[in-house]
Amino acid sequence: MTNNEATTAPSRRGAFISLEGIEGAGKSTCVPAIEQWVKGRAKEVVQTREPGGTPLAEVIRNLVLGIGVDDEVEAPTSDTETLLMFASRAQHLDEVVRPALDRGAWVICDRFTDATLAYQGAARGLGMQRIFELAEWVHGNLWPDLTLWFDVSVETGLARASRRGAKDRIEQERQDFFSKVRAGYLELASLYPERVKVIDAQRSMDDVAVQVIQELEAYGLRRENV
Ligand code: Z5A
Repeated sequence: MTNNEATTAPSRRGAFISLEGIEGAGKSTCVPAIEQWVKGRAKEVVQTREPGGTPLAEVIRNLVLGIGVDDEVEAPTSDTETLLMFASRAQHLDEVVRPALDRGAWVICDRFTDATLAYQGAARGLGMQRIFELAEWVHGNLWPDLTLWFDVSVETGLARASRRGAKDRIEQERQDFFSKVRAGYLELASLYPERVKVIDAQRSMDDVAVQVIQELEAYGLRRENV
């Protein structure tokens, strides 16, 4: 299996932090706290997301999530869905992520390739190896330096998400789909414990924020010592 621990010396470029989790895990809720912590340490912070993050990648996002797409247009197959995620990612990496890291910025990215591994690789059944092959093509050894996986039970995640309005195409999947997504993330956390840190997102928002900051502090120390 591909080694997806970051290999570029972090001190020579900015930091790449990704946020992951099933629907309703609480990633977006924590972004302001993360941004505030990073702002105290970095000369520039770039907050972005996938799929999306550039005008073209946002168009691809809408296409793959079925937002603003006519009802008579068929849903993408699993392969098409996967390739659209990577098409969005390729654009986002070239236009936003790599230039930002080269400038020394810290990039906070709401989802990255771990989401493709969990959603398309594990839950859609394409298999992790296929996703690693595409990842190798699109971003080689550029992986996040730190990934915060907001782990929450499927029941809790879906209950939280249901408080919001209309659901996109992937959000409409059934409970067993999200159980497979969560199992995929669990596998990634056990494969890459140095990079993927598990946040107990079942707890209160305040407790979650405390653990997130602890992980950021620990990452900051590791980075200083490289
Ligand atoms: N996707 C994919 O399939 N393959 C890929 O490669 C990529 C993505 C990159 C879009 O992602 C979809 O694309 C996503 C995966 C797929 N589909 N799904 N599912 P997105 O990031 O735009 O959508 P999302 O991840 O589903 O966002 P989300 O549901 O908003 O999740 P969240 O950001 O983790 O949740 P939140 O908005 O912070 O919180 C949800 C609610 O819970 C909100 O009302 C909060 O106030 C509340 N909340 C948050 N934390 C707590 C705590 N601790 N206690 C109580 N209530 C809380």
